[in-house]
Amino acid sequence: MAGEEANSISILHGRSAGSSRRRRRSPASTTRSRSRAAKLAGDHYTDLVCTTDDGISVFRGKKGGKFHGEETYAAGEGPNDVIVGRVDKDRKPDVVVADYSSGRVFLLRGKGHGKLGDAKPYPAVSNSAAGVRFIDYDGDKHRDLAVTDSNNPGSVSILLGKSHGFEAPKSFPVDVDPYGLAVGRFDEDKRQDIAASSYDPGAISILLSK
Ligand SMILES: [Ca+2]
Ligand SMILES: [Ca+2]
Ligand SMILES: [Ca+2]
Repeated sequence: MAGEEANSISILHGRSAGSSRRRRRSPASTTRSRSRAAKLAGDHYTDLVCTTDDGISVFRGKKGGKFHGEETYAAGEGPNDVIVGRVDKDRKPDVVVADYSSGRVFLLRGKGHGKLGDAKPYPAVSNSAAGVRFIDYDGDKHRDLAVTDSNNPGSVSILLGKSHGFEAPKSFPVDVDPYGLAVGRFDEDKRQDIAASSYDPGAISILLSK
């Protein structure tokens, strides 16, 4: 769980009895709005990737539901979302950050053993990049990015993935203030589509791939 007020990571341990939990905290020092569980290090343990005030933190998992110390990476001026996945063919998971403050996305390529390279910025996709998800928008098997521009009027930007990284964004208008994103196949073709949810007026916009 990412706690904005407590500036901490709280781990709720599931137990076999089902209902009871133990709670532990790891040391932390920053605001965290999003966290993702993912296997970055290539071992048996699930790791945590969290946004910070100016980038991300990685907590590599270890035995017993514990974590190694925090490793921080700079990425933007106010990250709002983070995703983990393979954007290239090297089998090392990579990290993409949506930076709300600059409206850019940042790619941090995996270097193995849970380590990441420096954040590579991509051109501004919007004024305020609120959410980011992987999608294969054009069906070419390369992972693309869908990014919400949380403004009025708002848009969803698509950055097509290629072997070298991502191409320049293309923007598609959607309802006011899109924030969250979901990716799925909403019509009868085999291409992935996008649902963008809004704070105001509470609408959901569907963007079908073509
Ligand atoms: Ca990679
Ligand atoms: Ca693609
Ligand atoms: Ca579709």
